[in-house]
Amino acid sequence: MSAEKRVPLENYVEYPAEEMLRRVTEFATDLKRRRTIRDFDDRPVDRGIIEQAILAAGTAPSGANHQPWHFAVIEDAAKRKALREAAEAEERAFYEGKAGDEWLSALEPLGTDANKPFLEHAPVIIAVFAQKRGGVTIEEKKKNYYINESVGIACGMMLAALHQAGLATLTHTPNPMRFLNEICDRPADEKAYMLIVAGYPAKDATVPEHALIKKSLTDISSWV
Ligand code: IYR
Repeated sequence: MSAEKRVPLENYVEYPAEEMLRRVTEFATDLKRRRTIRDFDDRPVDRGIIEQAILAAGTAPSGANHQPWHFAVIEDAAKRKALREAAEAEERAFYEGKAGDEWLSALEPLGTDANKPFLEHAPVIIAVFAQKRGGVTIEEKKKNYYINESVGIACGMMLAALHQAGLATLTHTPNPMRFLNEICDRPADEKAYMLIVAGYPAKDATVPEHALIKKSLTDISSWV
């Protein structure tokens, strides 16, 4: 085992308290504009923007700093078609009964159904994989820890980064997602965790009113 080696903290910036409040309020206000959309324009997005969003996600904290994630950007038209077909087949089973009544009625205000045209036509599809084994370098195959927590944080940071860039997003979790390993050529010890769809909203894009309801500060927090 290599011994612990420490270096000085660099790049930390302390702001005066009022400036902190201004910055965090601005950030919260801007994040509040984020909407999940399902109607994407087919205009392409520069690869550099997506690469920076991936780098942002890759700064997430992770168990033992093993960074147990892989981001596969699915570009190929045939792969996109296969993805849509596999996901829609699973969604049809879900909407036709597998979900159960309680789940289906929770989804009613969103108006979702088994059709997922965006999987084929949105400009950016990122399949996020969680790695069971890895390490601080790509060669290592040690056990990973807190995989779901780590990859979940990375996905949140990616959504914030894409929003910051000015792109609209959608998180999609077809279940099960085994077919994604084959489409993305990922090994069996990786598990598809989430699809992140990104792009420009279609001109006539709408969002469900239901999605605008946000709980208040007192609803979601307590000081104990
Ligand atoms: N995966 C399905 C169903 C779905 C489930 C939840 I929970 C949502 O918040 C939205 C959709 C679909 O994508 O249609």
